[in-house]
Amino acid sequence: MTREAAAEIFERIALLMELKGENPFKIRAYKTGAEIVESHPGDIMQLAAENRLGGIKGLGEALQEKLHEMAATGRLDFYERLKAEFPEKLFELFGISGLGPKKIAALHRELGVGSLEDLRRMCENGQAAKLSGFGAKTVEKLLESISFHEQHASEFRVDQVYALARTLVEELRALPEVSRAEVCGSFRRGKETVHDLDFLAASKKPEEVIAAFVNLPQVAKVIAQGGTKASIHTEEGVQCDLRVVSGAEYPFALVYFTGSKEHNVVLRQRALDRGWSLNEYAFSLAEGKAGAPLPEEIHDEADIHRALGMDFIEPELRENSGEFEAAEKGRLPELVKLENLRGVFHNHTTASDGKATLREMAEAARELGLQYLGIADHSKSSFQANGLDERRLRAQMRDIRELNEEFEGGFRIFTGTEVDILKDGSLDFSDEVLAELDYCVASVHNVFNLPEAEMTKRIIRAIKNPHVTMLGHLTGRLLLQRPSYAVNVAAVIEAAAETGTIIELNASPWRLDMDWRWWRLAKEKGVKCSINPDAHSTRGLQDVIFGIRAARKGWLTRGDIINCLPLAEVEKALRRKTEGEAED
Ligand code: DGT
Ligand code: CA
Ligand code: CA
Ligand code: ZN
Repeated sequence: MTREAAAEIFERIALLMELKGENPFKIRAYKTGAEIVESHPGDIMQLAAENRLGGIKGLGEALQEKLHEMAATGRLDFYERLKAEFPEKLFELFGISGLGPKKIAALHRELGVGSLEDLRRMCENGQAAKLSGFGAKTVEKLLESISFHEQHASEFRVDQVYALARTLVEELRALPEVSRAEVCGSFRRGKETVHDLDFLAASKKPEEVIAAFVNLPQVAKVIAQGGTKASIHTEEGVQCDLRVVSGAEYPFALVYFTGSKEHNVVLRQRALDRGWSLNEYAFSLAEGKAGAPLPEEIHDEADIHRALGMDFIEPELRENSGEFEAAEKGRLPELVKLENLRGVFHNHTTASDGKATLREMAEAARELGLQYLGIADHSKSSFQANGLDERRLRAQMRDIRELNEEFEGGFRIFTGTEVDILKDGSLDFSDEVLAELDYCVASVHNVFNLPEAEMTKRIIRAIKNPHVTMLGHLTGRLLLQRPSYAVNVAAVIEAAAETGTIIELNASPWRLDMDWRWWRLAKEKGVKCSINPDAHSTRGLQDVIFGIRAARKGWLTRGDIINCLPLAEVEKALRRKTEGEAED
């Protein structure tokens, strides 16, 4: 069992116990347990398997035993029994924003609501509005939330399938009959959410590969099985398709199954223009067309692109949005890579709502090979996240200064804040306080329901402040859970360009905000990007990998990204805005 699955089970236990109205301390213990399992820096499942969880702070004996059982058996009897007391589809309700355990408990108890469908019915027939704590407005919001949810019902965030995709492809590659294998589809194209995972393998013995695939431990259910293809579902309900082809067909199949469909249509047309037809297996002479002789020696995708008169097009760019023209003219960007990152801004510590201390965060960043770490804990208006007031912020600045002296120039922590953008666009700290920091991220964390013009004005007012170095999670969306608030993104980009404000690419897989679709415009206007993990634990720092995927999908190069700059240069880039202002 993965740590994510184990943490999820602890979280679900906490939710079910809350529904049963159990002791809040016990509930708290499971919530904390879930956080510990998720953020523990070592291989906690390995420790659990070996029954060596003793030293981990905050993990009591009861939870240690449960974790041991999950690691050893892949299930938890206590959870199975608890779950059996409730309707199977009850968990659908927990994904609805605006619906906490208390409301779910009331709906379940009073109206027998046990699924999303039940909830919709009770909202529509007026029953839900009669419950205490529910009004017409709550119900209206719930209905909006339900329909958003239903629109995205069959999608997964990339972090939900990331480990699975990696593991399955490694397992395929490890089969002796398989020469090459890859994850294709939207996952390979770096999409922020996917419907399913598409695997491709090259082999001379497809039946054996298929047989091995459907017997992998992750397979919960076989949906379809044939001589060269199979579809399975995992325990979490992720569909995985596998196609097996010959080595000669592999490059063609890789192009085809990577997609996108829109990209493939144009690619096939380009082949037709040369008198060739292109499918998932080969080039062949198009019927009734006198064309050039068929290209030979196709060993990889780049050979196919070259045969069609283009440079190699990276998978992330295959959306039919200008990649063909650029590839033809040799003008494709050299996309940023994980190794290009030199540091990370926008990270939280235990001072606000993070799980790791300042020192632990710094050490983890150094371990990752980074040269600098930007701290940006919440500001005082974010009281639910234990935001810092001026006094605590200044104390943190002193702590950072002391730590930096220990590092003796080899590594640096930048002082910062994630300052709340208040309803009118003013900031939660005075200019005087902000001026003492190395940098400042400004974000919207409340009052999401403003009309578009007002929200846009609010954000633009904030970024006009010379002390705001960067704008945090521009649209506030939570993928598959909460849509963006109403905001004119193009106008914000324009204002960021005018004021020299950096825009964050929040790398949390829940956010990936600003969305990849906007980065080409931003780049064109000269706006710089910062790939910010928004880490709330040491493990959270590794979310940069999701930010890199999104940045690549947005055509960004290392030159567009401020935290690809080495330590010696990044400081100047952070000061650009205030110093530019002073010169004027
Ligand atoms: P999704 O919805 O997240 O699974 O997105 P994809 O792109 O992974 O879509 P999927 O799984 O339906 O198909 C994988 C790839 O296979 C797709 O990107 C392109 C290729 N493909 C599938 N069906 C067709 C088709 O009808 N026409 C073309 N040209 N390509 C297809
Ligand atoms: Ca797919
Ligand atoms: Ca598929
Ligand atoms: Zn934030």
